Amino acid sequence: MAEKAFLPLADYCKFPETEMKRRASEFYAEMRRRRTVRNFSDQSVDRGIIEDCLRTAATAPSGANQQPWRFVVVSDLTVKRQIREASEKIENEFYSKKATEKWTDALKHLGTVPSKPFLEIAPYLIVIFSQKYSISANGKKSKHYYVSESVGIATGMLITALHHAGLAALTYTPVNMKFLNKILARPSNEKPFMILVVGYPSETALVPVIQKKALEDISVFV
Ligand code: IYR
Repeated sequence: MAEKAFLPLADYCKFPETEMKRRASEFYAEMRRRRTVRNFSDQSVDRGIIEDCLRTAATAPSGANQQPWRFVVVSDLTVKRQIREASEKIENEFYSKKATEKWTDALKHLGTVPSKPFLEIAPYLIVIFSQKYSISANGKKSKHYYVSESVGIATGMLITALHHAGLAALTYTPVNMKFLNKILARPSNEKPFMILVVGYPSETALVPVIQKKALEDISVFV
């Protein structure tokens, strides 16, 4: 366990209230432009941009600061093809057998289908793994706390950073993702959390007509 040590909160910035209001509303305006995209361009993306977005994700808070995440950045076409092939096998089964009628009904407005060309076309697949426990050099396991909360927060920050940088992303989760450990040679303490498909949208990208819930419907002030 690390020793207890504290420093003054030197990096905190307190803004005047007018500036805070402007910052909050400008950030909202930027974030409400974000859309999940399923039509990607094959245009390459500078690796440094992805690296900085990952650094942003890694600033996320986590249970006991255990940072129980691993981001596997896939750009190799052969590996992307393997992921596409394994995913489509699962999706074919999902759409033809596994999914309940309620589930496919809930998805209808998105127009999703078992074919997933974006897994091959997009320049990056960021495969996010959560670590339920760590394994030290001598093989000792130590449990991580609040793993899904922590990895969910880091993933949200990654999506925000990618959007802020000018990239599009898709949160993609086939119902069974165990194949990702095999393809990406990840150890057994790492569980696939999500595939984040990242790149530029294609010039002809279409997005479904959807609404976000109003503030009154998502919040209660007590
Ligand atoms: N994994 C499938 C189905 C799917 C499920 C949900 I929940 C979505 O928000 C979108 C799709 C697919 O990607 O087609």
